[in-house]
Formats: sequence, structure tokens, C-alpha cells
Amino acid sequence: MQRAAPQDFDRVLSSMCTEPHPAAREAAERFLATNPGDPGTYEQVAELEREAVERLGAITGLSDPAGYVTSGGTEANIQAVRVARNRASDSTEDPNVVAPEHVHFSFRKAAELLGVELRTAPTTGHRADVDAMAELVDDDTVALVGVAGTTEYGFVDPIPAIADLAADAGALCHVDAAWGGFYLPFTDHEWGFDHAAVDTLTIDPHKVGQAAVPAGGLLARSADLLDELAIDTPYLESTSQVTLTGTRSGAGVASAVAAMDALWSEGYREQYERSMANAEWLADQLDARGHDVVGPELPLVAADLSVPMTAELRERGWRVSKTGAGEMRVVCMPHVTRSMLRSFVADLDWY
Ligand code: 0PR
Repeated sequence: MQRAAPQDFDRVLSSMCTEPHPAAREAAERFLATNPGDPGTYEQVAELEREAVERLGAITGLSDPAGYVTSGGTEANIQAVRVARNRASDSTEDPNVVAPEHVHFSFRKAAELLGVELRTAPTTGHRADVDAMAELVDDDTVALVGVAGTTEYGFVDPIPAIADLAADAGALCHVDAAWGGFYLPFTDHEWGFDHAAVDTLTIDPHKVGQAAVPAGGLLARSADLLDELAIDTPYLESTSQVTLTGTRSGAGVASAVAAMDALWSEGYREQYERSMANAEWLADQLDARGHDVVGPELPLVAADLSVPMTAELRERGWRVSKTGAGEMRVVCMPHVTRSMLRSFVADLDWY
């Protein structure tokens, strides 16, 4: 079996993807040519997809979950907005979605594609400000969004308060835990279906879940929410489809199940503890050097570095990214080890 060259991820501090678990890699290869979009023909992978959804339900606190394995967080978020829009189609012709300003840009794609207005509220301390969100809610609001593990800072929004606001408005509550979802079960954060009246949730096996790309996840509290997405498929054995794409990756589905079988829950817990300790170590190192550090709340560190970093560090092979405010951002994914961070800090000291 061919192995990925370990150096592929050796200096990558910017990505939300990671080296797949060996069992996930192997499963992906076995199911490369299967299509869960045609469950009548590819029964085995269709059964695996049901198992994937069951396991994602266990991770997010939902028994009897509805959902499917998407191409990623973008598709899951687009579909969640579509569920909310379609569900309210009788009550509004001018639907809007209210979200904190740090929502992932996939919601902008959703809004544009679906003819929904995206209203974004200012945040306080990198966290959703529920009062500011409330000011944007009106009779045409079809969904409120909270992020559990923001893309830029890894912070967790107050999901129970956002869910309450959604319930009061008669709107759906969607949680975007695309990145944070496989770290959060080992924290005290209230983020999942068991903590609040969450209706739909994004959680991506191909990020912290250590599955192969593409494997995102959309979960819904009940099957009738997904029915809002059903399109008739007259010539397939199955009669309707709720997914956005048609042919889909059986590799993603099979690898998601293999990764979750191997790692849920102890393996993910150990990974969370290792990654969080690494993030805290890095934050301390940067703080000791006089930088302003944001976080870590989950294993993601942002810091205000005055060195003109990106180009020089890139030349030395490092891949780091910046927040919108220009801070350096290091995502402590499973492939990011303490020794990697030690050599990164040593290279920073060089400037
Ligand atoms: N929701 C959140 C909170 C995310 O952080 C992301 C991706 C998405 C949704 C969308 O997920 P997909 O990219 O699976 O559709 N956030 C990263 C970003 O946009 C994605 C990423 C992943 C970037 C790997 C770089 C990379 O190498 O920054």
C-alpha cells in the first residue's frame, strides 16, 4: 500500500485538513469507485453512510440522527440554509439568515445561491453577541447560525442562547461545528444537540475527524427537516435524493466510518488533549516573546506578530495563514506535533 510522504504535512500550520488515519486511508482506497448517490446499486457504501450518520449523531449528542456525508462543510452549510428557506417558503418571500460576522464564507455562497439575505451581527471578544443578533431578527428570519469552533480563532459561540433566540423567532438553529466538532465532545462547551434546541449541524470528518477528503457531515434533528431537500429521481431505484451533488465519494464515506471506528471516542480524546496542550505551549511561547495572543479556546492560536512573517516563513517551508485582522494563525491539527512547533518557534526567533 502506498503511504503519503510524511513530509507532506511536516510544516503545515495553516490547514484544517490533516493526514488521514491509516484505517481511513485504506478504506478510502477500497471504496474509490463506489457512489453513495446511487444506494440501489452501491448498497454496501449506502449502509456505511447510515453508519457514518449514526456515529456522527453519537459525537454530537443526537440519537436517531438524520443526515448524510457531504462533500465538506460548505455543502453542509448550504444545505442547512436551504432546509430553513424551504421550510419557511409559505410564510416568507424574502427570507433572511442571521449569523455572527465571523461565519465561514460558505454562508455567503449559500445566500447568493438560494436568494436568502445573510445578515451578520458584530461580535464581542471574537464570540457571537446574541443581543446584536437579536436586533437583526424579524418575521422573515428563517435560521440563526452559531459557530462551534470559528475558522479564524477557534472560539465557540453561545449556542444555547442562539438556539433560544431561534426558537422565539420560529426559525431554525444551525450550528457550524465543521472544524470544532471532533474536539468539542472533550470540552465543557455547550454546543451539540444534547445541549440546546439545535435543528441542523455541520461536522466534518475530513477535518479533525481524520477521514480522507471529501467527507463532510450534515446532521438534522429529525428526518422531516431533510425532506425539505427531497428531489424526485425517477430513473434511479431510490425515488428521491436530498443531497446537493449527485455522484458522491464512496471513499469519503467509507473512510469517515473507518476513522470514527478507530478513534471514537478515546482516540479523539487523546488527540484533543495533545493538540490542546500543543496550542497552549505555543501560546505561552509567543506570549513570552511579547506578542498579543488570542486563544486558544480550541487548538488554534492567533497572535499579533510584527515580523513580516508570511513570505520569509514560507521560504523556509512553513505554511501559516493570517486572520482577517492580519494576525498569524496556527491551526493545531493532529499532524502538528510539539517538535514541529519547537522548530517553528526557533525559526521565528531567527528574525
Ligand atoms: N465551516 C467552518 C467553521 C470552516 O472552518 C470551514 C472551512 C467550512 C465551514 C467549510 O468547509 P469545507 O472547506 O470543507 O467546505 N475552513 C477552512 C477555511 O476556509 C477550510 C480549509 C481547509 C482551508 C483546509 C485551508 C485548508 O488547507 O479556511
